[in-house]
Amino acid sequence: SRFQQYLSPEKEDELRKIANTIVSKRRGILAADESVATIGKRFDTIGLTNTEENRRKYRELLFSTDNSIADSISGVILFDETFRQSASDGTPFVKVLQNKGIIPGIKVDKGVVPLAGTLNECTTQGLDGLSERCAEYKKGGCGFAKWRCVLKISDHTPSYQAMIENANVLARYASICQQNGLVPIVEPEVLPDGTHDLQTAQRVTEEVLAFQYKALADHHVFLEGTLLKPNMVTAGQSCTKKYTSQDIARATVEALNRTVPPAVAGITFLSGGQSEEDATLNLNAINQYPGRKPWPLTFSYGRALQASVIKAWGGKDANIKAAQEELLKRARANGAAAVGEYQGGAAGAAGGQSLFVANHSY
Ligand code: 5MM
Repeated sequence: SRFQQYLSPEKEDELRKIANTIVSKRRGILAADESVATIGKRFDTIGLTNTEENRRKYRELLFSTDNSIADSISGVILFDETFRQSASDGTPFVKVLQNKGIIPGIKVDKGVVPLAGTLNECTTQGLDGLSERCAEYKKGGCGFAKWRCVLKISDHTPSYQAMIENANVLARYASICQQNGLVPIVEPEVLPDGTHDLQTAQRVTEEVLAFQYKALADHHVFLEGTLLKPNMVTAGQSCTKKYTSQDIARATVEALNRTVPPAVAGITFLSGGQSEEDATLNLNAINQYPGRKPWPLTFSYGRALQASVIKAWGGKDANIKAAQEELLKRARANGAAAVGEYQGGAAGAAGGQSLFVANHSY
């Protein structure tokens, strides 16, 4: 038949199980996959030099947080360097996470690059040798992968060219991951830069996701074994009109309902430069929104889980415990928001502070 079975039923079951575990009740993802340059920018804020040992120490701080962290964190996304590092007692980080009941994941893209022929738009590279790398990560204990693409809102973007290219490269990545037993997190991020209103952000997000699910269908990707990591639908960073969490929730759930098949295992939002507290309140409002929601809606936050942690740590050993407390606090707050039960008031050292980074496309 021309309708091939692209994955064995056993492989499909394995992918489905991993994906469902990641989005199981009250749990979400810690995105700790900052590349060397990006973590350097975070360290700059506390005046810490960006050495391999400091990166290792910081990741050890995160991963050696009390075991109860696993009540709220189901998966951690690693950068390749971190995947190969160990805690100071010699235990590989992958093992440290597994021992806690947390699934290690891995960023497999090789970064955002300019897309020639567009007005300053981008694509993401890293397909060469991807299958071999995925096989190594799977063997080394990873259960899922992440690849991030970025799309920009302006008067003339995102263009057809950028939407079709980014959707297709994410679909190719997803297909290669699944062949190697890794659940692909598909991340087509519509950046928050701009003066546009909420309605514009919603229309663009809907268009981008429509391109995305057409491409995943074209590549025969097994949707039950995938996760989507989208932006929440928020107005542009420089929009003068202000919106409530309820406005954001309605726009976000409407956009997802119109474009994401119910077969998809779950939605794990990025925080996109929102303050820690806003990212939690908006996730909570999304889960409280009374409309139809056929998938679990949870978090996969980088900045919104780590800003207070880095601030409390300040690069000093004496502050490690206090920093881990901040991580626990944020993780628990977001775990509650993932079931619409966040009561507010968990703001940490960086609670209300905007984490916006202009043109976050590195
Ligand atoms: C952790 O940040 C990731 C950054 O990766 P690069 O170093 O390659 O830029 C990023 O992909 C992140 O996982 C998502 O954007 C979500 O992070 P935020 O901070 O938006 O929640």
